[in-house]
Order: sequence, then structure tokens, then C-alpha cells
Amino acid sequence: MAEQFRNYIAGEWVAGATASVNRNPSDTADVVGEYAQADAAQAKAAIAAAKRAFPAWATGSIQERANILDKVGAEILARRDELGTLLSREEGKTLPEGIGEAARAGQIFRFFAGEVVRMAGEKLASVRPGVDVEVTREPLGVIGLITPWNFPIAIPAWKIAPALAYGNTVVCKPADLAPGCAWAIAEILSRAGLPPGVFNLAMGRGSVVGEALVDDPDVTAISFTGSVATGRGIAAKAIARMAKVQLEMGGKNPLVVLDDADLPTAVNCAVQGSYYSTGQRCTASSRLIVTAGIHDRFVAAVADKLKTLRVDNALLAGTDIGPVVDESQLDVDCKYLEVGQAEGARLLTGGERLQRATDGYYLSPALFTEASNAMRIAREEIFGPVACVIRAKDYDEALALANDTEFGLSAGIVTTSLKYATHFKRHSQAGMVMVNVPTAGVDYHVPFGGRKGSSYGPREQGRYAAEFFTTVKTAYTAA
Ligand code: UN1
Repeated sequence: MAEQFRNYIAGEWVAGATASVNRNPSDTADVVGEYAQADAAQAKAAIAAAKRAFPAWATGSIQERANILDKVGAEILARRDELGTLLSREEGKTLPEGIGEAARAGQIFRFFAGEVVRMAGEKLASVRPGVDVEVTREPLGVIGLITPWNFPIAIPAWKIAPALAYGNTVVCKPADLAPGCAWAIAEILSRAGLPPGVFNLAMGRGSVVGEALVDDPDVTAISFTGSVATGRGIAAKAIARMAKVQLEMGGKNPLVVLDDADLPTAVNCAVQGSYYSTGQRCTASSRLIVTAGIHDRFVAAVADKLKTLRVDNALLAGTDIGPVVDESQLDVDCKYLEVGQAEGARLLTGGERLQRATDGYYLSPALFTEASNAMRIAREEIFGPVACVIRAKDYDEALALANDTEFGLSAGIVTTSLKYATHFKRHSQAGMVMVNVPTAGVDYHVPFGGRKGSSYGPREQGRYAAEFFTTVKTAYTAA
């Protein structure tokens, strides 16, 4: 029988109403475990526990809070290989990527351990003589966290750590498809000295647990990462009841390659950004916008490189690209391969279902050329190992194409020109701009987020996380 993993509510491990099977996408015969699924009543119990725990946590010792977060970070870092292996097994990114992501989660906890004791306010003179003004930050209350499957340890970490650091209590609902890493974080938190109810894990379906969090008046704020459609639905409901909301959603990130680019750098940025982690990153570059003078050389070099990549079981040494996360995502990817060809783009290489020693959702990295920015493959987020090349006559046209999208998360340029790099940094309409580095793969201590349809609300990560996880108070005192 598969191992059973329970929810963590009010400091107790509790069985769910039902359970769901977490399966390894590299080897569908391999069951990671059976994970509890909360029903609406259990979600409510988690919210109630977080509400009860809030006053004491919000006003308790900041040294204790910092110690707990530091301890959690240290344990995640010490266990990075084991947690990274779990991640790769449940999600399908390669082992080096899984271990790297686990390490990132540990660093995030340690970063926010430090932030706990660095929270500062402001003191100003009032325009009225004899009056002082103080501006301070306070926690919000119970925060509902809804996290995706594609970064199953880093994204829970980058929402849980700041939420707790700034004095909030938490109910976390991880993705149904890959809840194992969030469960592991919950298990570490359960031994770290948190008072019961400060952190609760309620695994289960978005339509049940997610909805309970979004609708409950006791949940003050919701931070969500996932699809555009789900995000829009959450925003509408949250705003209707005046809850604070932070959304990280899709991307259709451009990587501009100019004639003066260093070709190996351009190829590395394109291949890393578009195909690593199986293209399942909201920061993935899916539009390669290439100026005429380098276009053919770039396309040939990327196609050559893709042929050398090994697509196989995520846990095998030497695998460059793991499987697609599940059958329904594979269907989406394959549908877009058809759509692109029907629209007139040329599928230059890849896009084939592959059989490997273990039965998994393997797809070879697909590159379209002769794409136009009007095509659906250039406008809609695919979330798979699929990218398209769009030809541009010069930098100005490339910039215009890069910005011609509903999204605005990350945008990259490969160039040796200071003039174009500087102009692109100023004029890109994305939240994050990358010069000679891939669009995906971000640091943990600086703001993360986008513009337009990609994000809503304050940025995540770094000290900017305080914008979402706290509220500001302005106090006036006449002495
Ligand atoms: C990264 O590119 O390092 O869901 C992080 C996502 C993003 C995280 C990307 N929120 O893909």
C-alpha cells in the first residue's frame, strides 16, 4: 500500500475526507504516495485554527520567529538532495533542477528569518507643530496560499516564509498534482516550534479547498500562483469581499536575439529558457524574436543543440529534460503543435512523443520557425517544451514584437550592444528584464513579478514581499 500523507491542521495530522494518488510522471507505475484531500469543513477548520493562532503570533517574540524560520531553512538546505529527489520524482524536473530548487527554498526561509528583525518603520514630523507621525507595518491576519505544481517547493517557500516572518498565520493549499514537497515543508514546520494553528496545510482540490480560502471572510489575503483563468476567478471573488490578493499567472516571454549577439550565449539562453524544466515555467521564453542577420545561424545552432539533449526519466543522471507533468498537459502541448502547423508555422524539430524504459509523458523539445506574433502559438501560454522563432527586421521591430502581448512577466535580450541593452531595459513592458541571461531562473532575494496579464498586486520575494504580507499604519501623536 502506498504511504499515506495527512493534512496538518491546528498542530495535528488529520486524515482527509478522501485521498489522491501522487504519481511520478517519469514512471507512471511509481506512486509517490496518497495525499489527503480536505473537504470544505476541514478547510474551514484550518482557517479557524489560523484565526485563533493569529493574535499571539502577531505580537510574539520576533527573535523566536526568526529562529524558527532559520531552523526550517537550515533543515531544508541540509536535506536538499532528498527533497530535490522527491521534487523530481513528483514533478518531473531533472535531479539537478530539483536539488537546486530545494536549495532555493532553504535560502528563502533563511532570507526571511533575517527580514523578521529588519522590519522598519518611519518617523516623520507632522505638518502640525508638536505632532509626530509614525508609519509602521502590521501583519494582515490569516493568509490563504494557493501554489502550483511546477515549483512545488520554491513557491510554497516564497509564500509561507514571508507570510510567517511578518507575523501572519497561514493556510497553504498546494497543487493537487504535486503536493509532496509542500507536505515535506509542513512536516519540517511541525517540528520547528510553531504554536499550533500558525501554519496549516490543507491539501485538496482547488474547487473545494481553494474556493473555501477565497470565499471565507476570515481569510484576509490570498496569494496565488497558477493559471490566468483560475487567477481571474480568484481575483473577482476576493475583490468582491475586499480581500487583499496577489496573483502570479502566465507569461509569453520574449527572448530577443540581435545580430550582434554572441551566438553561444544566444543559444544557451534560448535552450535554457525555453526547454529546461520541460518549459513548464511561467518565466519560460516561448517567443524567440530574432533579427534577420543572425536568424538562420541562430535557428540552425538551436536545432543542433536540441538534438543533443537527452529527454528521459528525471531521476537518471544525464537527463537534460524530464517528462511533461501529466497526460492532460501533454495533450495541451500536442494540441498546440497541431495549432502551430495549421496556422502556417514550420515545426523544424521535435514535438514527438518518446518511449523510454519507464512509462512517462515524454515529449521532444519542439521548435517552430516562420511564426508570426499573431499566431496562437505566439500569443497563448502553452506551458510545455515548445518555442517559436519570429523573424524581425531590426531592433525596433523586435522590441515592438516583444511588447505586443497580453503578458508582461519576463523579457530577455541577447546583445553585445550597450545601447540596445539599455534601451531594452527601459522600454520592455515586463516586470523582469534579462540581458544575456535566460528569461527563467530568478534570484530569491529580489522582487519577482510582472505586468499586464501576468501579475496582479504587489511583488513577491525579497524585502518587497512586505508590500503584500503587511498593512501600513500611520500614527499621529501630540506630546
Ligand atoms: C524561475 O524562473 O526561476 O511559476 C521562477 C513559475 C514562476 C516561477 C519562476 N512563478 O514558473
